[in-house]
Amino acid sequence: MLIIPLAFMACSGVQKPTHTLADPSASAKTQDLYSRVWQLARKGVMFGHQDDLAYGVGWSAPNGKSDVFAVCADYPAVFGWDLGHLELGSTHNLDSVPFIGMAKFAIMVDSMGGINTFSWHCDNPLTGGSTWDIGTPGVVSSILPGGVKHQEYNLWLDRLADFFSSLLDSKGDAIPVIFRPFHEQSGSWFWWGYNHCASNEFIELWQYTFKYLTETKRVNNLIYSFSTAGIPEHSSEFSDRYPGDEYVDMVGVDLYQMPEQQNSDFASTLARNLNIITQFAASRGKLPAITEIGFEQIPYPTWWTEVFYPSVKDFSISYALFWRNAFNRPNHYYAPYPGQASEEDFKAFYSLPETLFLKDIAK
Ligand code: BMA
Repeated sequence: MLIIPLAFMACSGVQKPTHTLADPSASAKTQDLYSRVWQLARKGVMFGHQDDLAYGVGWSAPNGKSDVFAVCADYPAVFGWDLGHLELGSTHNLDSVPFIGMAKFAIMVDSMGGINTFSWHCDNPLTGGSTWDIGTPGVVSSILPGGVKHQEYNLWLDRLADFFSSLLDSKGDAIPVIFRPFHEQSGSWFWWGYNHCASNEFIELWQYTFKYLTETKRVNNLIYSFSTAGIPEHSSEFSDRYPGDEYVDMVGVDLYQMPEQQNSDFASTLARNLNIITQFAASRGKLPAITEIGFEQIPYPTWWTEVFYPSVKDFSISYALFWRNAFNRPNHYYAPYPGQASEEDFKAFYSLPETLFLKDIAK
């Protein structure tokens, strides 16, 4: 791990955070979590897993079950969730997770000392199609102020605000969570993607969303994460849609190993991406993360210690969120489960002092 500057400095005997959140009204608990994540990034990389408690390979509707726990007797440090379809008023998200259960899990994670991050695969507000419906131009402009779907977008944000505000700890304080909307904006597979809106429209959408949640709805328990898709070779540019330092707390990249991709190629691609992301984050005073990652089915038994870990170990990255272990989509999994080919290697990966799981951070 490279050493990054201290997250705290002494000032008249009082510990003051040097990294303040973009939301000027962020709650004390949210600021505390942000400072804590900065500190943890100096110790190692936190392991994260999407929908870890909600389902896994061959099971769903659990009782504290987890594929990761079944392998290493510890939970991830970071838990990913997705809000897709909350905007519609649905009871379940696009991957069949009930929102009531998701809220309970998130509160439980917080009480155990873990960290929650939320993405949002929201439907297409103009066509009513899915998040991947990219056939119709002008979707982003339709929800900005003056657009035909603007009021509907406000309703969507009202529903998100209600959900975030319902995440209360035992004292009645809203638990802080990482919010990662409009992810992979540099790709063009979502309606907010690169070829479907201009940079200024994307930035306006982000800033509008930030202001509506923080100011209009007074949702002040969010840490805002801006995440790009994998950065193409020969390009050091990923930031033309960066919404601005006043609107962002974390910057990250989503990167997957493709089925036909050699380990060595993925390892060098990951290291190149992390070099760009960590340098950009450092120049802005933001916290870097691997906001999504994985190799579907983890076909190489020693992938964890021989491919993933060597590629990240020299970077000060706060966390790496591995994607979901689907219960209803065969072979769609990114973390091991008992009997999976990489199980033993994952245990070795777990034992490395610089890989952080729940027990490591819940002190
Ligand atoms: C994708 C896949 C889909 C899922 C979506 C949102 O990468 O896992 O099956 O619906 O993420 O979670």
